[in-house]
Amino acid sequence: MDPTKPAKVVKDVVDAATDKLTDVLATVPGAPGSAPPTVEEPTTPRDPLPPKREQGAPETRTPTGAETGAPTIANGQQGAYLTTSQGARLRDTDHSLKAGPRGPLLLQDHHLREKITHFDHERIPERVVHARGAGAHGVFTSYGAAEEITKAGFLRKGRKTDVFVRFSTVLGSRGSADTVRDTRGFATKFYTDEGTFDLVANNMPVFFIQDAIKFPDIIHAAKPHPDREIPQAQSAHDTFWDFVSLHTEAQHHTIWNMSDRGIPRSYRMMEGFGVHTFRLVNAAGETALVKFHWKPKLGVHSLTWEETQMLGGIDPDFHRRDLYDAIEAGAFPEWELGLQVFPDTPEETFAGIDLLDPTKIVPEELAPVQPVGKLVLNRTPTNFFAETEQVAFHLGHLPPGIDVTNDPLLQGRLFSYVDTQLTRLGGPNFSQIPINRPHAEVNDMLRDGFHQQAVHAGVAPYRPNSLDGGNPFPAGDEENAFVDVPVTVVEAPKVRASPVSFDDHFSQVRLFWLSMSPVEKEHIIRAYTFELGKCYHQAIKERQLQCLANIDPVLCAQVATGLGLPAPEPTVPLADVAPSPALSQVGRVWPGDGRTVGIVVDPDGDLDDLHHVRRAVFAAGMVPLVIAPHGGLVADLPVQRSFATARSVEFDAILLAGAPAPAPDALPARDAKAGAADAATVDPRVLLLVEEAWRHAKAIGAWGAGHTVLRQTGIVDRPGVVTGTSGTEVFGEVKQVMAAHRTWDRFPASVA
Ligand code: HDE
Repeated sequence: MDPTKPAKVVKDVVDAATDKLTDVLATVPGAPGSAPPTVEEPTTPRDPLPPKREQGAPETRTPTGAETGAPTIANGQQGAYLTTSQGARLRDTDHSLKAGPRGPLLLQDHHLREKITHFDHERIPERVVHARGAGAHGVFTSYGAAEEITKAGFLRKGRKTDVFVRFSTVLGSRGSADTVRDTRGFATKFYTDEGTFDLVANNMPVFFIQDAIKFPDIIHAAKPHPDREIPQAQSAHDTFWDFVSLHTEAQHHTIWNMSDRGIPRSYRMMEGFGVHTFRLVNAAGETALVKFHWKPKLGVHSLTWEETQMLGGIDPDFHRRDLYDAIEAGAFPEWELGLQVFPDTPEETFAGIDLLDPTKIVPEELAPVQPVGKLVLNRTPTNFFAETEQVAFHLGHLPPGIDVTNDPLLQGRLFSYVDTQLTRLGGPNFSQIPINRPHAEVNDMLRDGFHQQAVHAGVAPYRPNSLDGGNPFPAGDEENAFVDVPVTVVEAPKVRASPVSFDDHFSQVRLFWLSMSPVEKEHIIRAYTFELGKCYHQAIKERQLQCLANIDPVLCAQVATGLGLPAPEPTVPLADVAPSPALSQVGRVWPGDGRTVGIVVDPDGDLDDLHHVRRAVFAAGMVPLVIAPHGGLVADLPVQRSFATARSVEFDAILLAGAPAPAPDALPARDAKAGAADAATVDPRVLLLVEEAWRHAKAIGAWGAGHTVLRQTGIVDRPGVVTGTSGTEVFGEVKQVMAAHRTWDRFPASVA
């Protein structure tokens, strides 16, 4: 697939399918299976179908990292015939072995027992945090810009490294909705030939706590209440706000969660942050402190709060679907890896900011993010469980050239990630699972244990030995050994305490607030008001209002008004901080790759422009979905959404190519959406579509009879609403409106 031609793949399929109604399903990204099914059940034996063309899989390496050269499908099921797990062919899997047709079942039925027993054990524990996630394969290409500060080979100029990325929410269970307000995980496994590097990042640059020992506390507070196990995957509840209002070092991360960053539009449109400061070391042994950043090519964008709530019901898989569909459409998600680089001084500070405090950022205006490479995600997993569920990340997976610092949060994570895999993946050999196998030679002297997949030769898995010829040997500098940087540990008493510099809990929260544009501030006010409004206990609301007073009086007063409570005075002096414009998401323009454009058509109206518009949308790297009163074909084009199945939240823009009359199924008794406008001459579901797109500040375009729809909704001559005489002309302008993501000036902000 050509990454420079987004949406090309879908377009090819669409073009090939337009003359065949039976292929309609295959015209939309997401259709299951690599070949369209037949109506009749197939009866001719054949080998398993290959994966879909956008699907990838872990390389077929041995458990110890050697290349096998086998195709990746060698890891999947083989042959045309149903077998037992031992490969014996079976005649029947629908009837258990019985004493006569009416039973009882016989204990000797091995096939029955094997089938049921395996099924009984199909589930493994979900991750204790980040349980809900979606992954993709890709390639990282280094620019070489970091060569002087690290000896890590994968950062040499032009090096390409295979990666697997898993995005996630933090709080929800495996089956929870994607679009909840939460932090997102952004974990990347670089399969480097010097050992795997895991960059286990989030989409926010700070964390709730400064010391790992408090991780169970914040997570217990944020997860559902232990008595009723509600609410699922949300922070809008008493225990969360109880903790963060008492534990004020959490306030910085909390305002990020309350901002639009907590409700991303897409995984493709999120930044990633390593949060901690890491230490890089070059070949000469010189060190630098760095923070890792991922910068998305498509910019940082968010959903509106109402969209997230609707999507929770309409499409709880919205983010994973968006990721997979974009890759299938050829709109490969891209990020640049960037570094903020700081001198490695004994104080480990920069511009007065403690680099070991994970509740603090270093504003990009003070330390610019320097791009060092590009990540492109170009393949979806073949099997969710084998890849996304079983992938195991760990901060300690570091190649030579990258080392840790003493950040007390980072240090605790170094312990936690192995420990959690022991339970989750059922033993100590999780590195041997295909998705976790390194692409480097492994000779670790680790032996045996549950699910051991390697067959080690030799008799001396110990050092020193002479019986195995001394193998394995320690590597020296010339062999590129990992060296723990010999950082001086200052002599100090053994204490349970934090440095004094960790005590400032409010100045950077204020910095974040002051860096927001007015519309982003409105969203933050709304988020705090909503979340605290869902708490039962007034004491908790009052305590959090006190925290807001220490951040900013306007923020506090607005939220207090919404809660019907007085706004308290600050108890700490308001910090005098310079805003960081880089923190705002608003005010720039971005490419629209993989965006979805809904085109409403009237099969009885003028359809002349439809083919041209569709092509223009493809040419812009976006995916057009035709929305019509019924499925099938309209103007020889496949219909992807009917008025019954379409909902505004899945589209980034709506184009009105017609004004379809109410369809026969526009009956409130059958479809509640049809109850919106009884007397309308246009199908009320189309009016609803446009009204929702309007209040979610999305681009809307209309030509020809489409103007009638706008008139009926009363949305005429308004910001972000484009009208014209031809579809291509209108889409040309709509595209420009979409580049800014939303038309925020539709709704002027009340705060400055
Ligand atoms: Fe994690 N975290 N974490 N975390 N974390 C896990 O590991 C933990 C923290 C992050 O897609 C767990 O394999 C502790 C910060 C991501 O598989 C567990 C602390 C950041 C993922 C764990 C933190 C993260 C995890 C659960 C405080 C951003 C998902 C399952 C010291 C820089 C990885 C697992 C995936 C997962 C522990 C804090 C990111 C329990 C103790 C800060 C993206 O080991």
